[in-house]
Amino acid sequence: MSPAAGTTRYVSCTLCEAMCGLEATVGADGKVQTLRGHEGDPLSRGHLCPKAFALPQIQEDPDRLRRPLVRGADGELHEATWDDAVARAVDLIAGVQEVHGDDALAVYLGNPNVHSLGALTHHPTLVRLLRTRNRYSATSVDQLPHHVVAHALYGHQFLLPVPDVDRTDLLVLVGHNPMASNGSLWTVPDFPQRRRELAARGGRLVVLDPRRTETAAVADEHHFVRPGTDAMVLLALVREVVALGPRPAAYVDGLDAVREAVVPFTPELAERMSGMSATAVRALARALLETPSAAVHGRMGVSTQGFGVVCQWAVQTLNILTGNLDAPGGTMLTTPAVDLVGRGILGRGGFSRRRTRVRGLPGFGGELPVAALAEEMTTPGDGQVRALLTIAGNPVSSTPGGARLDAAVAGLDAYVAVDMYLNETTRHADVVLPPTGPLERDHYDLVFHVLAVRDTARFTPAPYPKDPGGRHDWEIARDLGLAYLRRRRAGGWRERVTRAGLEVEARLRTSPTTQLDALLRTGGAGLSVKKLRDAGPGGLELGALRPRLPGRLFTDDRRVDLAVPFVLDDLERVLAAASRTRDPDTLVLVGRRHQRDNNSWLHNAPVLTTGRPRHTLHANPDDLAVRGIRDGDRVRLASAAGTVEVEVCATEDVMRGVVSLPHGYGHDRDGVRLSHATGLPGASVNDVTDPDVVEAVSGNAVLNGVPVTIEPAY
Ligand SMILES: Nc1nc2c(c(=O)[nH]1)N[C@H]1C(S)=C(S)[C@@H](COP(=O)(O)OP(=O)(O)OC[C@H]3O[C@@H](n4cnc5c(=O)[nH]c(N)nc54)[C@H](O)[C@@H]3O)O[C@H]1N2
Ligand SMILES: Nc1nc2c(c(=O)[nH]1)N[C@H]1C(S)=C(S)[C@@H](COP(=O)(O)OP(=O)(O)OC[C@H]3O[C@@H](n4cnc5c(=O)[nH]c(N)nc54)[C@H](O)[C@@H]3O)O[C@H]1N2
Ligand code: SF4
Ligand SMILES: [Mo]
Repeated sequence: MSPAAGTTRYVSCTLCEAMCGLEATVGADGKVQTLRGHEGDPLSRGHLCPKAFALPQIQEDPDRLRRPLVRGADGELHEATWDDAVARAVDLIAGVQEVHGDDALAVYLGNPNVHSLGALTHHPTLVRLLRTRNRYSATSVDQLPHHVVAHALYGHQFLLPVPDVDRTDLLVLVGHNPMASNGSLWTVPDFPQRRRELAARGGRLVVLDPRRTETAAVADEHHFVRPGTDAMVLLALVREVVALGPRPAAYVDGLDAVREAVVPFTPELAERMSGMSATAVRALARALLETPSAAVHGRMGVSTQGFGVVCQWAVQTLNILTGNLDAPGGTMLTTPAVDLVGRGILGRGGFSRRRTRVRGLPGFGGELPVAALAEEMTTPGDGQVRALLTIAGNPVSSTPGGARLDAAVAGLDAYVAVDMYLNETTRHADVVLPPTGPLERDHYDLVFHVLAVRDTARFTPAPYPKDPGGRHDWEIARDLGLAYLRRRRAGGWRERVTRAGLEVEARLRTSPTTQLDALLRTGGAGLSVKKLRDAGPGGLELGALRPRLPGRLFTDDRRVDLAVPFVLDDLERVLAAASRTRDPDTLVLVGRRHQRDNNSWLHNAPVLTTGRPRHTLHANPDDLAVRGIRDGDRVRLASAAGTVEVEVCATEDVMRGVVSLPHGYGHDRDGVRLSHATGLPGASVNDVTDPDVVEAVSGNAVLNGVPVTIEPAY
């Protein structure tokens, strides 16, 4: 059918960080007829990826929950009214807290929260109201080391420079695969085209990854790096840059301490540990200094691994010492229309004195590492977690030690989930509160405008009317929050929170769009929701990234001190790892993402689940041959933490000694296939990743570089 047959609606895709602007035509039956990238969008320029087609699927999905579910006396979930379900949810949560203390409730905020305006305006308010220190989120299975390093160097956890991809001459990606993931902590829609433009202006792309990824395949140079050894490579690069003649800005301190600290990290050591040749390390260091502009970006592969903090520090230090931080074509900070950082709406972050009760893992930015969640539930004593609230999350599938967490969640006194699907975690809930879908709500991207390769501001009104019987995430937060306040006040909470409570009530009652409007109006640029609407579906183009330093620094002295004590201390651990010999029988496990997977959900979307199975274990043919395993065999993949059975796929695209399994699968738990996953079952890699091994500085999960063995499964 031609696009002219329907009415045109504009959509901001919320399924990944690329924030693409889409154009849909909708027929008389209300269904999307065509969907394409909006050519006029100043940021995404017409791009879209296959995942976008899941958006209309979510809208119409018969599997999607549209009314609340409450567990009855029969042990089963039954539909209930919103009033009854909210009342039951608050009864359960507050009931546990009143008996066992506020910390007996744990909250997990999952990934889609950062992609939803209403979640961002309302969930922090709700969570603060619940007054528990047991706050967890996807941050500690993802980018926590980035925040730790940004706070230490720049004074604010969200001062995260992004590669200025449209002007750079040399882009170095470490443990990052934007050809499949579309970029991360770097909103870079249409990476494939931007990569072509880089080539057309004579620029180069270098990739360091233990797999020959989709991005490595289009790179000028790809170096296999043994998982978990990047720290040695990055520190060797720092060492070489320091020796060749560093060019830090005038506001940078600590060079002498860095020079001394990196002495042991020679390119030869890097080669021995990582497999990347010393010659290549030296050449890359020289190129970083001598190319007119260069940007190094490291993501999941160098964040969710044993030396995540050292790696992220070394990445920043390389950009700083080569004079590329804050320079066009280097790594730059944004100037967003809603400046969450500058206006203090997002906290500066920092380590807190609060640690996890059982293992003593550090708290950062008001949250605790999620790798500790299961033990906090199962270890008796004061402060034991007995109730759970998850919002847009599936920690049983998404966090290490999934099987252990699965059992722990099943044993809780109370569990409330805000989610539109039953997943491996929410299936255990006593109450499920399902929000409206992504096409039923207004959108402005509060988070990813802060991380984008151009400054733009796009507001998209809800492309579809809201389901009249449905509630938005923010309305669920409002209703839970108000009912919770009533209940706790009735229980004698009054004297502690009356004044704060009134403010909280007002905030909970104010819609996200109204809150956004206030943020825009008070932002100094004279913007408003109306002005953004009037600007058209692509929003406002505010231009290329501009230098912001040192004015943007949040450090007390407005300077950057490279000599971060906890980083320099941790170099001992890197050296110790370099002195251990490797057991030739042990393989190391890494993850991967596919263009048509989206973390742990949407495995019921037909547009995303056709084709060859994607959840196979990729392994190098030589590693299989020595074990008598053939392509297509089923194997037992085992770590210190657990075992799964998977099918292997032999491929030269992973280096020897490495196997790779994507996360977000394993939908056949207890033989039950859930509504969000009618397509591909697979096994959950997080039944193998080990919650007992975390990154030493931050407590971030180690999802890459997990020692494993494989053997035939017959
Ligand atoms: N081994 C391994 N594990 C990993 C990773 C890895 O690379 N390897 N990656 C990690 C990373 S980076 C992340 S971010 C996490 C993600 O893991 P989670 O934080 O668990 O997030 P998702 O898997 O995206 O789960 C999303 C859930 O939110 C629901 N949902 C979707 N949209 C909305 C909404 O608007 N409102 C509400 N209330 N619910 C919604 C979906 O139905 C789904 O059930 O996984 C991590 N886990
Ligand atoms: N299609 C799709 N896109 C997504 C998502 C999705 O699920 N599907 N999820 C979104 C989310 S939440 C995030 S956080 C981003 C993540 O985006 P990416 O950072 O691109 O994520 P990954 O592909 O998991 O990991 C990057 C690479 O790290 C490599 N790696 C593993 N261990 C090491 C190591 O020790 N050293 C080095 N150098 N490399 C290593 C892996 O081989 C992999 O190629 O993607 C987002 N975009
Ligand atoms: S790259 Fe794909 S999933 Fe990401 S925002 Fe664009 S269309 Fe959506
Ligand atoms: Mo993520």
